Amino acid sequence: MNFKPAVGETGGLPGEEIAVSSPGGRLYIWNLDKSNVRNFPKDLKGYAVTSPLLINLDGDKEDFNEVVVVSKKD
Ligand SMILES: [Ca+2]
Ligand SMILES: [Ca+2]
Repeated sequence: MNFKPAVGETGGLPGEEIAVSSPGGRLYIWNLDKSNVRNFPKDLKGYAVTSPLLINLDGDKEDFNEVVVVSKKD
């Protein structure tokens, strides 16, 4: 499976963040300076089956995106 990075504003530091899911079951989000976003990477409790999607699910006025990724456990 080919995992693609997602780029978007998730809050935190100024500038966009980069989100990547790994088949090993981790979700990474990096700031533009390559540091980890606070509380990441996260263990997905399974293996990722999709690339991350950045979308403003809660419609906050800052337009910060939430991160959606699907993982699966055998
Ligand atoms: Ca940011
Ligand atoms: Ca939001």
